Amino acid sequence: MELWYTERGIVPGLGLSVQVTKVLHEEQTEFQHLAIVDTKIFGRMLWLDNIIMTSIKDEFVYHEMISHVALNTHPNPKKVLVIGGGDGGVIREVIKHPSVEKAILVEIDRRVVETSKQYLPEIACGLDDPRVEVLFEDGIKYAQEHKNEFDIIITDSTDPIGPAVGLFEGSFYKSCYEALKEDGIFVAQTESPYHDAELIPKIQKNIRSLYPITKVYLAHIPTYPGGCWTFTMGSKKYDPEAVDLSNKPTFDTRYYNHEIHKAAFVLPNFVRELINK
Ligand code: AAT
Repeated sequence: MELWYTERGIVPGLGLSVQVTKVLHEEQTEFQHLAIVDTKIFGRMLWLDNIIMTSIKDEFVYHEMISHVALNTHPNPKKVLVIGGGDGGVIREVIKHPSVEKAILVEIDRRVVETSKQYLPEIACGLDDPRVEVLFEDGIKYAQEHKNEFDIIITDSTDPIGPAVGLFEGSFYKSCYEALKEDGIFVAQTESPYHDAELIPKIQKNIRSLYPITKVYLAHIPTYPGGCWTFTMGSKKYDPEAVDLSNKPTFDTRYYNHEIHKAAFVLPNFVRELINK
């Protein structure tokens, strides 16, 4: 008997199926349904509320692209806040930057961190680094309570349902703006340009109303619906397309490089139209 998991519902009318070879863990946490499964083509995966969060095969694309573009745009990022991202993938990339002195992860669901450490050590491996502090609380509240503190804020959130709804709202973006220092950079995962044509322009308007430099960039992620994914950046001072990358590190990245850093901002016409709506 073959076992298939299908992500469905987040994009009405679309299903994304993978063959599961083993269910390693399943539970209902305080916040969501959590599953860790081995799959035939994407390796081990983390699912939350029946939606794909990450897979061993393609996680590098998302985690590198949400982290290094902002960290290499800022001349000296020391203090970084990651909201969501309990699997640890963003933290793993952030602490590759030697300038980073402190990285704070604010994840609402303790079980995401605990199960990722147990079943996804390749992704969670940075979480025990001495520069990293892991807090279990709502990122919306945390952002509200901090002012003028961070060089970079990265929102690695679930889709805008359940506890993540507020992470896509204007009041949260304003809190992040205020939590950043005067030359800080904000970046968030902002869903699919094919399937979220209403959400992306709204996010764009919110970010543009706050930051002098607002940009969208793309990466391709086979396990997310549509395969093409947007990230939205708001920057108080530094332009990610104008930055001189010649002295910036690329580490052992598998997707990110200096050419991709610049090329990711080149948008197809339909995405340009979307963000200028
Ligand atoms: N690294 C890719 C994985 C994720 S998971 C996003 C995390 O955000 C989840 O662990 C979830 O518990 C956490 N989260 C949701 N809401 C909040 C909140 N209000 N405060 C703090 N953490 C929160 C991203 C996958 C993207 C999927 C795209 N389809």
